[in-house]
Amino acid sequence: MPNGADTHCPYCALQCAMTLTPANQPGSAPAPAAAPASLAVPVLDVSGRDFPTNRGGLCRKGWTSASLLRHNGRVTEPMLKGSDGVHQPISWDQALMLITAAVKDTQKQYGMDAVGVFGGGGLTNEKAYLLGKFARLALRTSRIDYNGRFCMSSAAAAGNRAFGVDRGLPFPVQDLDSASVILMLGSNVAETMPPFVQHLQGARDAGGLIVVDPRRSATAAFTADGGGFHLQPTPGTDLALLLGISHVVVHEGLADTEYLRTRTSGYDALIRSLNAFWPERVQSITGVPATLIRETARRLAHGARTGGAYILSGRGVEQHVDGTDTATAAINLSLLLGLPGSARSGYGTLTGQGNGQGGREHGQKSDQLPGYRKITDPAARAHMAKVWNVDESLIPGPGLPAVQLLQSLGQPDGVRCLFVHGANVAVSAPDASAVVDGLRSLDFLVVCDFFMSETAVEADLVLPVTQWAEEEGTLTNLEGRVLRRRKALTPPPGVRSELWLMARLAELLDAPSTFSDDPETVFEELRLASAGGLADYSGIDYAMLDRGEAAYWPYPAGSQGTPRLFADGFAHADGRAVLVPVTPSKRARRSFANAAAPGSLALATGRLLEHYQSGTQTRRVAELAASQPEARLLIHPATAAARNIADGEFVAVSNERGEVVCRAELSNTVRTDTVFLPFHFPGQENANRLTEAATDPISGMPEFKTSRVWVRQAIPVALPTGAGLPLHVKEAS
Ligand SMILES: Nc1nc2c(c(=O)[nH]1)N[C@H]1C(S)=C(S)[C@@H](COP(=O)(O)OP(=O)(O)OC[C@H]3O[C@@H](n4cnc5c(=O)[nH]c(N)nc54)[C@H](O)[C@@H]3O)O[C@H]1N2
Ligand SMILES: Nc1nc2c(c(=O)[nH]1)N[C@H]1C(S)=C(S)[C@@H](COP(=O)(O)OP(=O)(O)OC[C@H]3O[C@@H](n4cnc5c(=O)[nH]c(N)nc54)[C@H](O)[C@@H]3O)O[C@H]1N2
Ligand code: SF4
Ligand SMILES: [Mo]
Repeated sequence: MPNGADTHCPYCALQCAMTLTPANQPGSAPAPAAAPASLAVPVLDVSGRDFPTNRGGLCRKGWTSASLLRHNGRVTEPMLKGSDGVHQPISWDQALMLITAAVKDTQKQYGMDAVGVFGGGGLTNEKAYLLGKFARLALRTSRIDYNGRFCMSSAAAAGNRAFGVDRGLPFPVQDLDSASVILMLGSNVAETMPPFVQHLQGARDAGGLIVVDPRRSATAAFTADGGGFHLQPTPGTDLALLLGISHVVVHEGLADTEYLRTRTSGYDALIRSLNAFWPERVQSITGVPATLIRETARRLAHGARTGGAYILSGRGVEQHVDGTDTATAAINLSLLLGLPGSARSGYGTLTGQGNGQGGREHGQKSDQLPGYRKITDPAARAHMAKVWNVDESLIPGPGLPAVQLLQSLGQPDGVRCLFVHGANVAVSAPDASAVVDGLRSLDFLVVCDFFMSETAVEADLVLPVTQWAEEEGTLTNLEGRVLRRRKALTPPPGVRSELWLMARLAELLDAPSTFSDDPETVFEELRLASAGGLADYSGIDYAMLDRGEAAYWPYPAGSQGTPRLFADGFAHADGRAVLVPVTPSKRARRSFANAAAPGSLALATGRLLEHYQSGTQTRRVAELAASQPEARLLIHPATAAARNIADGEFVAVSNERGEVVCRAELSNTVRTDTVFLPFHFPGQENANRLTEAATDPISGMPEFKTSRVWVRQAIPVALPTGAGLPLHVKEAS
């Protein structure tokens, strides 16, 4: 890598382009004068690179990402937990032997499905594809799912039923630049994808940026001065809000009737379903003034007719027990206005993880085979049996979605031996304390990671794997664009790639079919596997990606790829989009309006700019940890005063599942009935001690965004000395 490697950020789905150069080379930034003791000297410098998603910009996480490559907390040898609970290094040969024995013993005693796999949306396409194949053919289990179930599954389910296909943004991100109106539903890009904000600038300056968030997030604050506005609904009421906006569109004659007639089906049933959601009624459900509900509808319709209008959704509206229906309501609104597939307007969901898009296409989902094929579809099974050169009967059927998979750990007929690749479920899964109990009840837990994550700590065996800049591969960003991740650094000795691991284990387990450990060879197989599927990559190869060609799927061999979907039709057989009538379910209503809980508050959870997900990585970056060392509960001053809580004081946040202890931050950015916690911190600061493992009935997505909690003052008996350290508290008297 003499002149640096052109690659992309290890974190989110914006996949900002960056160049990695050896540190302290001529032209590179100087090393920090006093490198923190916990860090090795950075070996690579990061610079932003021009690319449509980021235009040279990076956020703080991107800038500091290379400091983890040689962090001294890195796991560099396989680590086996002894009977004393302490992990000790062992050789790779021993590790492979132990795993093989554990898999064989477990399956002999309890059946094939007693071995499970939990994957991640950060894995490259190659790793995600091979993991699905490894589970089905080497482990012969149906029990594979991944953390994308926590992230994208409701938006994906809604997209599939409305459009017949799920690609987060069905258009390139720069299309947003010229929009005059953008409705942002529960997405806080100003913190979760900072360089993305430049694509909102045009709409914001035109007075057309509208943000829906119960909290005055950084993105909501960005609407100010531009003439746009912030809608602040009661958490969990977005579905009603969207029905209200749709009601206005229909009743004020703002709908695009020609588009509805020629490009959609289901109009009559949809109209009937909207009848009961007139703006004043919706105001009483959501707290959003009827005038603003009408204004939102009118601005969107005006934008659709003139400068271009977009509706974008994020986790705030999707991570609910009615997330699929809420995303569907957003799609219905966009269809009423004629946005999807039109030249200057559209609808999209903002995919979250680095490979959140590609990771949901190639087979680590319990119901899925590569190319976004259904595992129950006989034609899909026959196709994959041919590519893998196995008998179709060898491919297991559908398994269990993530939450149910985790609930089955250690249970009779459940999973007893689990492989985790790229997820930290001990922190990030709903009802995390129950998940940790599940992990502890396993006969054998194998975790692949670069660090001792909270999940790795629970493992019998931790396997050290290569980090992003130490391996080749591809990712698919939030636009459905396939990108090359490049190797810039030799991994530390002792560290192995996950492709290598799967290939060796497949051999030891006598798997049928071949398992290559070479990324490009695996990608060539993925091309064949995806050919003819919805997410068809067959026309894409490493050479064209290395030349910087823009490759948007579907990209069948011989085509030019598809930057914009839906221009000529939707992916259903009749080419039409389906309007699916949806209304708030009793179950969802219960989750946000629990009237039988006096004194309780709605807990919303989400993200801070500085930390990524469960924080395994960013809590180890000195600069980021210094800036956000601990969880803080955002609470409205009036709500705090009623509980005698002062700014910076410790509070206990509790419900029937558990308790979080952290400092309070008084802020009028949250509603008086709502508190907000980030989920990046472990132990007593872990927000997921409070979330419920209730899931959306269609997508299996958990309810992360609204839980009922009680907040009270707490007095610490020992001060924390660092992020995530256990705090001991006693009750305030
Ligand atoms: N800094 C940072 N960036 C990230 C990540 C990270 O961990 N840290 N993770 C990446 C990933 S995987 C993802 S999925 C994306 C997520 O990106 P976002 O969707 O932007 O992130 P969140 O903070 O989870 O949620 C967005 C907003 O939803 C609001 N919200 C909560 N409840 C409700 C509700 O009931 N209705 C509405 N309308 N809004 C609600 C929250 O207040 C929050 O401001 O970010 C990606 N980028
Ligand atoms: N309360 C609450 N909980 C949430 C959310 C929320 O908004 N609120 N959001 C949910 C969402 S959207 C998501 S996406 C999940 C994410 O939550 P997690 O699945 O826990 O995500 P990460 O923290 O990114 O965990 C990835 C782990 O894998 C490691 N890792 C990174 N890359 C690789 C790799 O290539 N291979 C291997 N083997 N390991 C790797 C990292 O070091 C880290 O330990 O959290 C969910 N949990
Ligand atoms: S916005 Fe996302 S991809 Fe871009 S630098 Fe930040 S974390 Fe990386
Ligand atoms: Mo996510």
